[in-house]
Amino acid sequence: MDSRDYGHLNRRTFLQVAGTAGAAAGLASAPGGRALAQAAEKPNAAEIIQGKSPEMIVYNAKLGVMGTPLNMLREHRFTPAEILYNRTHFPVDGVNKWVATTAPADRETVQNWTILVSGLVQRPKTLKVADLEQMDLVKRISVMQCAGNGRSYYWAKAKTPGSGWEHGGMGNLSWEGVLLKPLLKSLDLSPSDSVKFLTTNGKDVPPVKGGADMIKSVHLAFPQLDDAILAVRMNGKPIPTIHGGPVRLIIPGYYGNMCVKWVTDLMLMDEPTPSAIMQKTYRMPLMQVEPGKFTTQNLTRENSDPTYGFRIMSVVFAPLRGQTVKAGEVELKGVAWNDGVVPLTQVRISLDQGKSWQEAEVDNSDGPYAWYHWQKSVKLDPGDHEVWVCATDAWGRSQPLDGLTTWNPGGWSWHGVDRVGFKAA
Ligand SMILES: Nc1nc2c(c(=O)[nH]1)N[C@H]1C(S)=C(S)[C@@H](COP(=O)(O)O)O[C@H]1N2
Ligand SMILES: [Mo]
Repeated sequence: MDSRDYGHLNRRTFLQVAGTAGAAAGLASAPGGRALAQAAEKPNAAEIIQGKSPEMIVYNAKLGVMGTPLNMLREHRFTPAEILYNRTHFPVDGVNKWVATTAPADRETVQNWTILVSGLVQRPKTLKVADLEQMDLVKRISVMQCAGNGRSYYWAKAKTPGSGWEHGGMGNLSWEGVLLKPLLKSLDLSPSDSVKFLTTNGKDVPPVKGGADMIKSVHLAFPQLDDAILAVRMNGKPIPTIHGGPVRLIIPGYYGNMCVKWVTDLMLMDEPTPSAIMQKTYRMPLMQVEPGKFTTQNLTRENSDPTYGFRIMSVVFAPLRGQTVKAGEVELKGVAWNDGVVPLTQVRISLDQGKSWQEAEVDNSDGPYAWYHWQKSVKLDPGDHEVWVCATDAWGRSQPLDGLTTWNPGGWSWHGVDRVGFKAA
């Protein structure tokens, strides 16, 4: 297999290996036995967030960060709440414990939930979620994806902080809510001419007083903002609490960190928030940078962009990495997506490490921001194989053959050509 294949152990494989080693050597006396025992005692996802599948890959039990195994992700057109990845920035116990469930908010919570709309406006207003629910709801089908999705593949070059996501930090969701821009207009806020940014805050709070809050700003001129909604429903039901219920900002085609959950404040501003989460983390340098020489501390507003729209991407769903399939006719399958501004035009696959490419069939997607499913039937001899997949859109944007060229100290926005090694027998 190509040494550049980015596959590596997932948590379950690790636990199996750890379990075997521990049992054979006797956990306490085994070298590294303590670490292995701790790994084996990690709570499963269902114990951390009520209603999650215990099969989820847990990256951080305290923060409830978990990803979806690809074999489960590929089973659904819309990713169900039980297996949708989760990312929260603060511990899901203590003050924020109320978020740790897939159940929707109860009636009382919904009745009492208000959003303050303020900033550089003459007339700040208060919105009630209960009123939003009665307004005209529009549907937006969009990929939800952490900007850290695929981060672990960068680690082939150099380790970065953050969870070691493979491709399970994403899902395809149907959201319903009230269109943001017309809503803001209808409130008659009388905003200042200098307003350029929308700053959104959620109800979750840092566990230590004065800690960096999860507060985000987005420039209102980006095309996806015309499709942004204050969402109250996910996959046809009230939004599960852990995923932002009762009300969440959904900017379709935008990385998850811009889609603030549990919205309490919308502020119309002339500048983005100075919060660290906006100015230091979740930013991509605009040039190629060397590990060690360039760190997140070197990121400035001038030399980097916030992680806003998705970079064009494709993923192989079948075969799975390391799987053995029957030789002969093999159906290669997967998904592709971009930031939704222009359509995807082509998905190509290669079975010879990029020397030659074949066009895959691409299905119509459920709208500009949703996954496009692709497939390609190929004849394969017994032996080791590797499939590469690469998507292109109408602006000619495509994926780097070597995703490591966009290595960055935050490990953000991986969008390299997916390379999946498997066996035919
Ligand atoms: N209020 C709030 N909103 C948030 C976050 C958070 O910690 N607090 N995390 C963000 C990040 S980084 C991501 S990737 C998505 C994750 O959404 P999900 O957990 O519903 O999949 O929520 C975003 N919105
Ligand atoms: Mo994220």
